Amino acid sequence: MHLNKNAFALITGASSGIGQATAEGLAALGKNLIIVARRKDRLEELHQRLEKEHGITVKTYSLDVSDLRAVETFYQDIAGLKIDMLINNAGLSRGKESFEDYNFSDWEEMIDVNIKGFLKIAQLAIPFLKATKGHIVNLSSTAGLEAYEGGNVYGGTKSFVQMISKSLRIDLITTGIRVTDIAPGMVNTEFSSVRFRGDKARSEAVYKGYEELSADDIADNIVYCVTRPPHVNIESLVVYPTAQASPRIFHKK
Ligand code: 8X3
Repeated sequence: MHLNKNAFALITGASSGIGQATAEGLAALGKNLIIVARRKDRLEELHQRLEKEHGITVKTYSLDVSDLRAVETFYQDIAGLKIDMLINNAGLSRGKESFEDYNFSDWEEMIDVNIKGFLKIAQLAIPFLKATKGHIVNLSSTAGLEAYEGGNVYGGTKSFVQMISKSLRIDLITTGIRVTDIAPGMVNTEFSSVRFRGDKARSEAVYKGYEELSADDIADNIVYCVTRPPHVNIESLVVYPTAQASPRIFHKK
């Protein structure tokens, strides 16, 4: 297992779900962390707990990645820190309507976070990662590989993430920076309650009748990718629950 304990892993969307589980997984290996999310209280709780449990250094930063000026300020504030991993995880889905019925502002919110925020976070991380020959892990989705009803723009933003992962592999080829794209299928996180704006029945139904993935399952894959030797780059992983064969095909009991 290869891991530099003197450098930080920067994780966006770290206050819950896959981001938090990845923070926990890396902390358990002794990795120092910069955890970023909008919800300050949850970050603070995680910060205290991980430092105490694992004796690592954790820095927290409350940030909405779609606020591009705030992202610039964030990177200015952390200038000088040694960072060798970016887990570019912040992202969301809003709504699941047919194209013609979609609320345009829901599309804009997804584009602002999943595309513009994602790009800004990635671009400004590169000077840090060049200095350490670091690793970028982008979180896309199986929704970026195949279309489904109402997935339209969400799926488009995730195809975008996959294309940028491939482009980064090409544009950064001389730098030693690795780039990995992780495309999860159904993972039980706050994803569905955010998508359905707190509609409990609708969001719980998404994970009923089969064994879905947990955030820990995906974090386990991320930790695997970032602890390979420096000459090994896992370009992409597509990870489904066993009972899901594609975004639309499930074996439910
Ligand atoms: C989450 C999986 O199929 O709900 O990205 O879009 S899906």
